Amino acid sequence: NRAAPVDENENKTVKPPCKLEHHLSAEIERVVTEQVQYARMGIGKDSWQLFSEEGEMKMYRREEEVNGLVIDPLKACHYVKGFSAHEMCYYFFQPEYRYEWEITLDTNGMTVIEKLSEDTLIFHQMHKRMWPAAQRDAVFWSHMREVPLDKSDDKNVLNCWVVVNNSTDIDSLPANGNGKVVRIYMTVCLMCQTVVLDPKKDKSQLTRADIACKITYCSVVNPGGWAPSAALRMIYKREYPRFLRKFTAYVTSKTKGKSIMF
Ligand code: H13
Repeated sequence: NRAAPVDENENKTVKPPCKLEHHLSAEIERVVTEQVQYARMGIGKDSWQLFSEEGEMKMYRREEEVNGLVIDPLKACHYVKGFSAHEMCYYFFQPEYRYEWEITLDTNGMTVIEKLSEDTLIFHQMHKRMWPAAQRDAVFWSHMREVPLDKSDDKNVLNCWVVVNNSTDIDSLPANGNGKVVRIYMTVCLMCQTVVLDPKKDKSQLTRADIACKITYCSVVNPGGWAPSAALRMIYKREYPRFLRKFTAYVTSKTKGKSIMF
């Protein structure tokens, strides 16, 4: 008897369809894996300090400084009924909606510098000046994907999506190029889980009344140049709750009456 024909792809770890690689692929894999792990840990037993609470929205920080510069890590948790994890991530990732919700952007402040793939973009953003800090700009890659469910997820979680934004350098836009605008460095992870409220229903029967989105938003900002610690903490305390409150209200209004994008 002759042996069955050998499938030469059989034992390869990456199964088709394979994603096209680009110069940031390896970094993105590493940062996304790390950020998802970190978001999944939740508030845990670490010493997070609750600094803002509005209904289901809770924001925590850890006060940290490096050479007198505030770099407080932030973790925010929220829970909103009526839209999916994919929808929340979609509106956060897609540039065409950015001006409709991002209130820290300067007029015409957002540029897509490069599209590396359908799920990965490089942005330049010019942010509004916030007194007493100098104006800030940022260059970052932004990547969106669905994340496989994990043993630690609740059994009513249907799926999980993430967007990670991470500062990067590009030659054509050097940091602090004009001496006035300071380059800010940020790592942001928006992880969302679709929660099914009625476990008896089949996925195809679910309406917006049957789903909720469990949101974890983590961020670490290095302000890039000196700014008074108390002023920066005041800005964060005001701007993060404003962002998450406004953005979730935006996703609610954008998705109302539309079929659910799972
Ligand atoms: O995450 C938010 N916005 C993203 C889409 O615009 C961009 C953000 C990012 C910016 C820069 C580098 C990497 C990622 O993810 C919402 C951000 C809310 C921020 C509130 C506080 C920031 C205040 C900064 C002021 C410094 C003086």
